[in-house]
Amino acid sequence: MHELLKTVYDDVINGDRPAVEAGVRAAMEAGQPVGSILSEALIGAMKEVGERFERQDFYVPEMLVAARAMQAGLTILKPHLVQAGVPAAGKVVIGTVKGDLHDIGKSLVGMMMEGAGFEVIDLGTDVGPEKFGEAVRTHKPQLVGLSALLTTTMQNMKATLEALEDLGVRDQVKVMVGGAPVTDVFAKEIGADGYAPDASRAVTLAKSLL
Ligand code: B1M
Repeated sequence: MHELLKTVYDDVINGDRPAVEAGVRAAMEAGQPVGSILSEALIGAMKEVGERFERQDFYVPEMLVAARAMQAGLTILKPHLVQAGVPAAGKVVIGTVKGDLHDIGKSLVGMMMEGAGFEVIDLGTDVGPEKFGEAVRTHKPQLVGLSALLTTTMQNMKATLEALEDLGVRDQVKVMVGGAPVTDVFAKEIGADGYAPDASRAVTLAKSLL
């Protein structure tokens, strides 16, 4: 990994938000590709944070400050990930399901989809099934994207699909799912239209579903 990316990687792990912001800017100015800053430095560091949490070297507060530092870096990268002026490829309502506060992966998927020309309506985190249903009625998207990071909350993806059925809007949208514990098999089991393991494949999937 390039030295500048390694610095950002370490600063995310240490939760040093100002240093991450400065480091991302320095890496961009030095001509490091935006994709490498994102995948090697920012996403790579969050992976390490998760591993440390599993080993109990890190606890929730460390995980939280690291996430905030990463988000600050993402905010700087966003305009470069999202190319302006691309005609809307379709409309997507996206959110993290009920009970789940994990934000970063879902936001990244939203950003990449914006970059690919989708109009993205981000409902945020802890989004209940009914709220997804209402958003489909209000915004009339072609796609709904559900994100879950916890094995406990991924069950709420099924509840969301059921709510869309109950509200009579399920056949108006394609539903795609993703997040660390989610698999292709699970997506099929709950009757989703597709699963993507990461943000760039989420864009490919979204295009293929339309
Ligand atoms: Co949480 N957490 N967390 N956490 N956290 C995990 C998920 C965990 C795996 C950590 C671990 O044990 N190793 C574990 C879950 C275990 C399990 O369920 N099996 C866990 C836990 C246990 C918890 C708490 C319960 C901890 C506690 O309180 N005791 C708690 C739950 C709170 C809640 O949600 N109700 C909790 C809290 C938190 C923080 C608030 C501290 C913080 C989140 C801050 C925030 O998001 N604003 C946090 C963090 C940061 C993590 C880890 C370290 C990193 C998550 C992340 O941002 N990754 C995480 C460990 C890990 O995942 N390795 C962990 C980076 C991000 C880019 O990746 O989100 O996977 P990811 O998104 C990817 C893909 O999954 C995919 O594309 C993205 C980009 O490539 N993707 C989609 C995601 N959504 C998609 C949707 C799609 C398609 C693709 O289509 C629509």
